This record gives sequence, C-alpha cells and structure tokens, in this order.
Amino acid sequence: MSLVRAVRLGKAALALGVVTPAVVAAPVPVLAGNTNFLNGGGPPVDTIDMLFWVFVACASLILIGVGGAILYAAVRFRRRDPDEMPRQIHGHNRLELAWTIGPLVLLAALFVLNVVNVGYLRHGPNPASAAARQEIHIRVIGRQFYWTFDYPGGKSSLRTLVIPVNTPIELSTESLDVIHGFWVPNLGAKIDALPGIVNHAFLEANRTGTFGGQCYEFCGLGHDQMLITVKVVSMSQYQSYLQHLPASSA
Ligand SMILES: [Cu+2]
Repeated sequence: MSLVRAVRLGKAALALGVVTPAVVAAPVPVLAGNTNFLNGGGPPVDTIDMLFWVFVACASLILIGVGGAILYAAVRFRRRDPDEMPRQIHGHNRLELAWTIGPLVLLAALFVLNVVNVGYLRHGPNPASAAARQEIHIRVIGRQFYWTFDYPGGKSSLRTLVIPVNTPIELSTESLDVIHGFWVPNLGAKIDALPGIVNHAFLEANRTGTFGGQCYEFCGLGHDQMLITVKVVSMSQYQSYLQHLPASSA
C-alpha cells in the first residue's frame, strides 16, 4: 500500500469515527405499521398474494422437475467405464413436443391470470358493481420529502392517510418535483408519483388498523423519511376525522 493511500484511508476512518455517532444519534423515522404483503389487509393484497403463491408453486414444480431430471440423468447415465460409449440418440419427437407445448400452455395460463388481475389491481371493482358506487377518490401528492392526501370536500392531511374500512379507494398519484413511489405493501397499492402525469391505483382494507408504507423511488437525501401511515377506521370515524381536517392547500 502506498503512503498516500494509507494516509487517505486513515483520514476516511477518522472521518467515519467522527461522523458515525452523529448519524446514530439522529432521529430515525420508523414505519408505523405492518408492511408484510403476505399478511393481507384487504382484497387487492389478497389478489397479489394469490398471484405470488401461484407463481411460486409453478416455479417450484419446474425447479423440482428440471432439477430432478438433471440429477436422475447424472446418476442413472453416469460413466461407469472409461471405454464406455453411451447409447447415441438422435431426437425424440414426442418428448420435444411435450417440453415445447407444456411450457407454452403454462406461460399462456400465467399470462392470462396476470392480465385479468392486474386490471382489477389498477382500476378496482367493476364500475357496474355496488362496491364501485361507494368508491372514494383521494389525491396523493408526493414532494421532497413528504406526502399529502387530498380528500373529497377539499380537505387535506399530511403524511397520514385515513380511510374507511371495506370501501374501495381510488387513488390518483402525482408529484410536485421529482419521481416518487407510493407503496403500502399490506394494502396492495404500488404506483409511481410522477411530475406532470397523473397515475391511478386502487386500495382497499377489510380490517381496521395501522398500515405502514414508504416512498419506493429514491428521490433525494430525505427519501428515507418519506414514510406513509395508513389508518383504517370505521366510516363514522372517517367522516368525523374529515370534519376536523384543514382545507387543502395544494
Ligand atoms: Cu423517495
């Protein structure tokens, strides 16, 4: 190691020693609620979980099938004698058709399952259904480094989103500066908040409680503080919460 490099490393270590206690002492924002998407808090995340498990099951079957076939072939057809010449096989039509058509059918089925459910995750319940008629529209605005939520009636909240239970929430997301990402893993919504473009997502909770989320797009030095708290309450609690909120300023 050259002397110059050793001095530089020493300086860096010294700097870390000075900076680290200050960083550790700074208040660290903490997620307010559960963020495990496998512990579903509503119909959208149940749909995501269903897709997740179907894909995991298919991938596991393929892993076991292909891995098992490789292991079987390696053991069953291993070289037993240095002079041995294995049986030479030139093609097998039925086998080749099976391993071409089988994956095609499986991929087509997974594709259709995905497309059908992504439509629901993006747009919520069928517009003709009773559930869609009680839908509430909430505008989500991201900016460095916090979220605001505009409710119907011109009311607005900061960092914490309050929604009624068992009610579809149509979200429109936008940003006032750089790209942010709105995500509450336990309730299913994950959507970009882009400057100049309005995006849409759908969120619904089937139990009351507090759910955590965060900005998932690195947006600057305060990115880690762009946390989201979603409080799911009864419809009457939601309405009384709205009454006490200040008017929107965005
Ligand atoms: Cu961010």
